[in-house]
Amino acid sequence: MLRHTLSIFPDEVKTLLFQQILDAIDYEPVIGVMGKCGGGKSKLCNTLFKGDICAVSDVEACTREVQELKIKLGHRSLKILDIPGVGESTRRDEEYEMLYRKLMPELDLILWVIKGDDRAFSSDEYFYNNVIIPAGCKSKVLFVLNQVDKVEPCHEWDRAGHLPSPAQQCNIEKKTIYLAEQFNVSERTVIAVSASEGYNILHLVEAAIKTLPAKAKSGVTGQLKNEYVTEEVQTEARNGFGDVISALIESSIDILPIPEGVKSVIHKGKDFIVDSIKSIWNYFFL
Ligand SMILES: Nc1nc2c(ncn2[C@@H]2O[C@H](COP(=O)(O)OP(=O)(O)O)[C@@H](O)[C@H]2O)c(=O)[nH]1
Ligand SMILES: [Mg+2]
Repeated sequence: MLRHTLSIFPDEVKTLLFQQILDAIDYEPVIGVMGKCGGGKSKLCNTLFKGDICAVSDVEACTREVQELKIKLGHRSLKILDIPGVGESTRRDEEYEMLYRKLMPELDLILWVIKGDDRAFSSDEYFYNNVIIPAGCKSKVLFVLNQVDKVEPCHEWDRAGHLPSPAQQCNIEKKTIYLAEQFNVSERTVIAVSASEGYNILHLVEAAIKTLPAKAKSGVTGQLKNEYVTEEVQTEARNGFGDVISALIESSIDILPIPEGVKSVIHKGKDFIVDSIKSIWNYFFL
């Protein structure tokens, strides 16, 4: 199908583009899940993605090392770096600072998991200001205010409807605003969820797909549990993939030593090709 779509291109361009498009389809997104032990990083991953991939553990059994996890579906995969221990002790943080600095550029998205009933963010803030910001990764971060089912008055949580009570909702909003102020970010980058209750996860997914770079949106979408792959999520991912293909075609035009006449033919064919490939997006990613 793909070869056929590219058949209007001269052979030279076709071979190069075909391989580049296959590489774009196979791109392995990398998501960093950061935060203190017990925040619910593992639980969150299991809630978002198909299959149980992370061992959910009690605080005492927390891992101390960065764990690399792979989720595989068919021939595509997603890499998750479970990054524990952010802000747990100054000595440890110094030790990890260098490692984290090196890791940051690799990540397509950072989910920073903070417990809903946590009150001490100073070490998280230190990390955010001294590692994330200098690494130029501010735009990759979504703060996940997890375990909001435990926000006071926690006995009011609607277990049947998996929803906060109005009083809890009010406190969750206050927490969200407070966190946004502490980290000096927009309130839109703080998403209140309950991973174990499945509360507001779709909102997080939509924000995550929007935040991801175009090259990573589709690969992540393909690994999500079906209930989160809404039309809106698919459209965002499909359009992102279209942008990637469009850029590949543009650059192949620039790079190849071909006559101007051929270049203008490719330019004319570009939108058609991009639309054709987007129309078979489901076949590649879902
Ligand atoms: N009540 C509640 N408990 C949660 C939630 N998310 C995680 N947990 C629990 O918190 C504990 C730590 O979770 P885990 O995912 O292992 O945290 P991690 O150390 O950050 O990976 C486990 O007992 C989870 O079941 C949540 O949204 N609500
Ligand atoms: Mg864990």
